[in-house]
Parts: sequence; C-alpha cells; structure tokens
Amino acid sequence: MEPFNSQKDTLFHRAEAVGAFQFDRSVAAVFPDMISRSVPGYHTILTGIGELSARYAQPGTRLYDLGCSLGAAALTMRRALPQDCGCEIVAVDNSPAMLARAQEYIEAWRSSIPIQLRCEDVLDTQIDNASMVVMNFTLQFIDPAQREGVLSKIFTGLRPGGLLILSEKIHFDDPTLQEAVEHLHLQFKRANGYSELEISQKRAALENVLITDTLQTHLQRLKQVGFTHVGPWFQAYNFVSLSAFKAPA
Ligand code: GEK
Repeated sequence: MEPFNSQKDTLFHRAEAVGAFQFDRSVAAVFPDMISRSVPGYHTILTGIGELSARYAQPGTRLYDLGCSLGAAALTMRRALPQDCGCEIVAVDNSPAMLARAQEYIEAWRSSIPIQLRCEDVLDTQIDNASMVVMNFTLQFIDPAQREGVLSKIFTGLRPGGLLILSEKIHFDDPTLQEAVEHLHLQFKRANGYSELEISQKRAALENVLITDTLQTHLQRLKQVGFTHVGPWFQAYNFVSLSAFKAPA
C-alpha cells in the first residue's frame, strides 16, 4: 500500500548477537519496508483481500483482521466496502507498538465504516457476527498446538456463507521442492537489497518464532474445523493465501 511509507529495514544490518524476533517499536517503524521486501506477493494479496471483501462481506456484519500489524488489511477492506454497508471492522494485534502506528494510519483517512483496534492475543479474541475474517501471516506465529482451536473459534463466529482468508508462509515435506522454493525466496530477498548477513541473522531470530506448516496441513485443518470450500487463491514461492468458506444457510 503506497501510503504506508516507512523507514528502511536495516535491523539485521550489523553482526551482533541476535535475540528472538519481537514485534517491538523498531520493527513497527520499518514494518512496511520489511514485509514488502520479505514476502513475495504481499501487495497482490492485499489487493485480493480488498476485492474479496467487496464481493463477500455481508451488510451489518463484522470483518476481523487478526494480527493486523499496521492495519493494512483492515484499511484495504474499509476502502473496498460500500460506505453504507453498516459493517464494523475489528483489528487485533498483541503488539502495542504496531497498534500505536495502526491508529495513526486509521485516523489519516475518513470513512463511515468504523475500525475498532484491540490490543489483545488473538487466542482471547471473541468472533461474533462475522462475514469475513483475515489472518494475513499471523497463524504462523501462534503455537501449533493452539492453531486448530483458533480456526474452530473463527468458524463458529462466522455467519453462514462467511469467508476466512488465511495467508501463510509454508514448507514442503519433499526436500527437493523445499530447496527450490527456499532458493527462490532467498533470491527475492537478495534482489530486494538484503545482504547475506541480514538474511541469516533474520532467519536465526525467527527460528522457533515463525513455525510453518505444509499446505496439506492447512487444508486438512480448515476442513476438520468445518469449512466446506477450501483452497489457495494465491501463491508466490513458499507464501500462500487460502480462502475457506463456511457453507451458506
Ligand atoms: C499485514 N497482517 O500487514 N495475537 C495477536 N497478534 C499477534 C499474535 C497473537 N498471538 N502473534 C503475532 N501477532 C499484517 C501482517 S505480521 C506478519 C502480520 C509478519 C501479530 C504480531 O504482533 C504482528 O504484528 C503480526 O501478528 C504478524 O497484513 O511479520 O510476517
């Protein structure tokens, strides 16, 4: 999103002891630059989220952006919805630094569609009267043992015909396929100006923080919790976005 100008991400520029990755003030300050240079297809996914919300949001319902960071998906949905839809957007993140910046972006544009920001763990978020829920690269940060419970809660809180958009970094069990997508992702980061040191230090920081599943695991789990129509609508290398629909009434 072009209005999301940020400082350049140089967080892993210097050789130093790397702690576990945290969504703190320094990450919030460079986040738009970081995610654009690290996640292939990020902007295309946001565009798709806007298009899907314009098509599938139901009047008088809630739309959720879980793990909203600076609110990119929430703002994209707000722009795409008819102003008189009677919808409310709920954007949730457990990083106060991210939410402080999200608040500024939200206030920068006028709209009759409210965005409620909630600083909480998505594990504690109640989902009610939802026609659309977005988890754009958030489930991967949640303890794998808790993932099915979160998706089940989302399924229950969605209205009939409701839609979950789940974007995730994935891995492949087949080592040959895994090696190929890792190579492509590495080349993507190099082409975007990250040095070998930055790439390896960020990888170390994300170890045990960002835990990927396979595409098969995602699809099976979504069906397991009750979604009837499940599949990818976008993939770039090892980054995928899935749509999962609850059956209409
Ligand atoms: C975007 N969706 O720009 N509860 C709440 N928030 C959490 C939790 C949790 N348990 N765990 C992580 N987060 C955004 C990008 S970033 C993806 C999402 C990335 C939050 C965390 O604070 C961060 O803001 C976000 O999830 C993940 O469309 O950095 O790769």
